[in-house]
Amino acid sequence: MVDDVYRAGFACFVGRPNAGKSTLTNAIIGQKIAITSNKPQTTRHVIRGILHQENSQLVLVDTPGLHRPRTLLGERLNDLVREVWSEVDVIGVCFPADEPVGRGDRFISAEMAELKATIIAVVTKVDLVDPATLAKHLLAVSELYDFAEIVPVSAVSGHQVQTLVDVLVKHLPESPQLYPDDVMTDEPEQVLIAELIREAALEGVRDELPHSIAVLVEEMMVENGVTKIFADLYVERDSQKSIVIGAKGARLKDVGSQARTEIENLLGTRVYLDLHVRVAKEWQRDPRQLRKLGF
Ligand SMILES: Nc1nc2c(ncn2[C@@H]2O[C@H](COP(=O)(O)OP(=O)(O)OP(=O)(O)O)[C@@H](O)[C@H]2O)c(=O)[nH]1
Ligand SMILES: [Mg+2]
Repeated sequence: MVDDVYRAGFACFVGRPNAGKSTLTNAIIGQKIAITSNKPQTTRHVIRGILHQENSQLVLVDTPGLHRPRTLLGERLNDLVREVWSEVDVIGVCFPADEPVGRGDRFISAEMAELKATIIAVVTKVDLVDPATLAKHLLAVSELYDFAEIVPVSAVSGHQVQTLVDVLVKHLPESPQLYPDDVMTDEPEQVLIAELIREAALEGVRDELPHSIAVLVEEMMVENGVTKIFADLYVERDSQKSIVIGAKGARLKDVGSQARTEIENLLGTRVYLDLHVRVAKEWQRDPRQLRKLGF
């Protein structure tokens, strides 16, 4: 039977860091609204993407990976995630198919019991495993919690992405449209831009450095059709500053030009990017600096 009621509401993806939540969010929305990387704890904001279909509007909330916090920033991010849980209609708990179900997954699943939302399981990155491994994984996931549904997907190949959308929408309430037709995200432009710069800066850095990088857009103006952007890239120590800048500034230059291309795609204008590296000592543990950086 065709479901001819209009449904609109909120769904969120949760899961441990690196599970593929943001990549899946972008695949569903059809535009890059969340940055992604192979480093755990990439997402630091709650990002809303809106998918408009004929009979539905799905507001998809991408959240930071839930983890054992080691800094004040980590605690803030976990709090944010739990806040979102109480506000959404459907929660998709993400389990990467290429990693065994672990303690973090059990911990997150156990926390779902108290919530009013419909809880589904999403097995991500299925392109990385063979059918036998996937079958075993699906079984392990099904034993974790009484999920309303279990959907295997690949954001990279697109396999089952529409099926997942249909499942999420099915569990949304009947409701009038929540956002105007042409809105893809409610993230402010300056935040999206700062994130694209951070994504470029994450490329090729290792160990603790990815966590130490933060970006703030200080000023933006349009002059003769060129968007001029002045942004600060923060790290926590002088030694990190030299790494980010690189020999004769080569690394920073690469980061700048990669970010500029992405920002030009986003804005559809030419972009001039002025990027400064600054040290904010131990900002991840400092309430004042966290506030300044938007946390
Ligand atoms: N092969 C494959 N790789 C994927 C897929 N989805 C995500 N990845 C990769 O997995 C890594 C993590 O993806 P993200 O989307 O940043 O993961 P996340 O869950 O948002 O991570 P946090 O924001 O740190 O919690 C990236 O290197 C992605 O390219 C997929 O369907 N297939
Ligand atoms: Mg993410």
